[in-house]
Amino acid sequence: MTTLSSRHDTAGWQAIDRRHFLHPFTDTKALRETGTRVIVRADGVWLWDSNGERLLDGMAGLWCVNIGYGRDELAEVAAAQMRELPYYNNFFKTANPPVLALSELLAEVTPAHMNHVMFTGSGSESNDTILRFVRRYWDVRGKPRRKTIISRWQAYHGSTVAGASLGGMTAMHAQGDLPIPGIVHIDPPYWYQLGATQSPAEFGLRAAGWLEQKILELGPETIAAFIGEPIQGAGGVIIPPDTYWPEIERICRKYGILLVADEVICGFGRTGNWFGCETFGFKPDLMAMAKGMSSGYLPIGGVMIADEVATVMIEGGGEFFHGYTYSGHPTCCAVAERNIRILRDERLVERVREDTGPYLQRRWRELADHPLVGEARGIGFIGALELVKDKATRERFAPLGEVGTLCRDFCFANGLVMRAVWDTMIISPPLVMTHAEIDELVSRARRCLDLTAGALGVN
Ligand code: PXG
Repeated sequence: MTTLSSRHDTAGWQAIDRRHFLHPFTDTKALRETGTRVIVRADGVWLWDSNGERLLDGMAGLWCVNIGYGRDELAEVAAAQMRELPYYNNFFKTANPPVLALSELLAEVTPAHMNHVMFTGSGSESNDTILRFVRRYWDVRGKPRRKTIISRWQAYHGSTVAGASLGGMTAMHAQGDLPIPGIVHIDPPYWYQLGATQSPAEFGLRAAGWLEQKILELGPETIAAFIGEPIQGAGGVIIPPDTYWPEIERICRKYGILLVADEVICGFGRTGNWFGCETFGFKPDLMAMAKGMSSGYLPIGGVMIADEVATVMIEGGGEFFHGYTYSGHPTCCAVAERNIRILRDERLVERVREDTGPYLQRRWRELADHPLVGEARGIGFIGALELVKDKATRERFAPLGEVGTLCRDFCFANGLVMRAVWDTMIISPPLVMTHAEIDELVSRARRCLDLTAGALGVN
């Protein structure tokens, strides 16, 4: 079987890219100058571009290729399912074996109080579904005034209208009059940036208190839900202090507000447990899932729903007018089901929790001695480095984001995919990464920090 990759050389692909392709989140004019990098192949934790250069993928694609690249089982299961039943919908009293097998398996691997799932095609669609679901839930409960959803600045919940509104990215809000009504934001539990004068534990309680303040300001009877990523990923790997989530949960329960965990990044093992809410010790009412659910091999997402909440909707809600053509797509479900079984049977989550996660975190923290690094933090297989001008005062370089981009470009040119969020460097590698590959990741990261420092004249 031949693939498309041999059809053109790099220049040929780049020419097509310039003529026809609008990339996501990209300044097209600027990209035309540099030309795109064409990724043609991947295996394990490695990527190859069309010039044959090899890159260590410190981001697992886009936080998603949890089981690593090149797993034949997923290709085989997709091919077999496509031959048998590539597609059929689940709307009109029909279902298919993969969607049912996946539903059952998700009920097993998610927290015990969550046993019902609605399927989507992505994380954004999961959060759109959640917005509609929680408002409908309060209607069914006879409390239609409970409409507002509280989220956080620097949250990322997707790129659709509801996803971008729930997210707290001001640059996204500025393009297209977002957020839509009924969505408000509080500050994130970003200790390094906002909590310098307090201990992390004290700061965690203060940051959770911002939720209670917002609830009281708006009136508890108007609040439908609070939504948060256990760790804010795209916002810069903001890891809350341990005191934060239990206090958030207490506040939600006190005011009867639904607690939504966006597990699109943290889910399926990234923090060393199946879900981030388990790492931080809270029980969500709804959970958004995507990414690691299929390790990115095919697009699929879902919303996991707690029993009490599902019962209200099932017993009292009648038909919920919501769903997508691809909700419960048989081929995507078959691949997700096999992916989750691989995660479980190969004990990859336990490996991250007990072995490779602690090893990565130990090695990653060594980078804190670098002159540019103000903080090296992480949990499991997620990590961040704060690049600063002055470690003692935590002063950033000006303009914000320039040093991060410089470092990111050095990484990309030197065989390492590491992302920059402003001046925070972040990693989220495939969960299959070995000790030797972790060593390679950390040594490449250090080399690129050195190159960045050299370019800035810092030593
Ligand atoms: N929730 C979270 C927590 C995410 O990280 C989404 C929802 C939306 O998922 P979809 O599948 O609709 O993209 C995400 C996605 C980045 C980056 O630059 C992160 C995401 C997407 C694109 C870029 O780090 N996360």
